Amino acid sequence: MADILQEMASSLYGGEQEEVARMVQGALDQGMSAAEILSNGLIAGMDQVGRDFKAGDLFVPEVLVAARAMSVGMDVLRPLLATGDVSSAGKCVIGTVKGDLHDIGKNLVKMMLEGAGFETVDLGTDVGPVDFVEAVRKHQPNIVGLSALLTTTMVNMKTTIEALEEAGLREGLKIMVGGAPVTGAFAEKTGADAYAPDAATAVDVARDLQEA
Ligand code: B1M
Repeated sequence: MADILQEMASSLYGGEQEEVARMVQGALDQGMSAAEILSNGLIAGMDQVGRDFKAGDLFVPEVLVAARAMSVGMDVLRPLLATGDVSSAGKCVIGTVKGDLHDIGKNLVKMMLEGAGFETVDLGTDVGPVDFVEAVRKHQPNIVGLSALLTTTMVNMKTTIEALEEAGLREGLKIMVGGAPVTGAFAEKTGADAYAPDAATAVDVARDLQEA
């Protein structure tokens, strides 16, 4: 039984979309639960991708290809996940802050979070503080993720966090920031709870925030 999950993880790592979809269906047909397939097949494969990306053994294109295979596998599982067979690892509203149109890194973070079982709500790019406030009211996430790639827009992380505070939404909400110009020291000044330098670390940080 476990063999198919190992093969699934390794096909996902290689970005083999059709193989992953076929194996997910095969595992379901064998009677495995969606939770087992998600945790021990898809997420296990994506965790390995994250570890190797962090170690510098994989690069952005390979991670994107693996994330797409994850997404194809998730498509097969989604109807079962929606019925409540699997509980989400947490919910994250994510976006690139106001004035900033860069979204490749943010998308990668989003895909890695999804790969780790998080539910995500992607607000896209150039997202103003008011839009984050509205999204938090509407979607009630545990985590808000802010991305910025420009030194001129990273300051909007602070204004977004202030807007969440002013709206009375900050309590119990964890905020993670990241993006090329962002540092741990800058993150502290914004009032964020955590900083992640890359997409793989973002998953570890999100898991830690969930447990905090
Ligand atoms: Co722009 N750009 N760009 N650009 N661009 C940079 C960022 C720049 C460093 C290039 C340079 O000058 N060397 C520079 C910023 C300089 C600065 O601020 N100090 C720059 C500039 C100046 C600009 C414009 C102003 C150029 C102009 O028009 N004169 C303009 C601004 C537009 C705007 O946003 N308002 C602009 C436009 C663009 C394009 C539209 C052409 C395009 C974006 C396309 C897109 O994203 N859809 C673009 C690109 C592609 C880049 C570079 C080349 C690549 C960025 C990227 O995607 N990296 C970039 C130079 C560079 O970085 N080499 C550059 C790959 C990506 C995977 O990495 O986004 O860092 P990154 O994400 C990482 C981590 O940072 C982290 O995890 C990711 C994966 O490991 N991370 C998070 C990111 N978000 C996170 C959130 C988290 C946690 C971790 O928690 C929530």
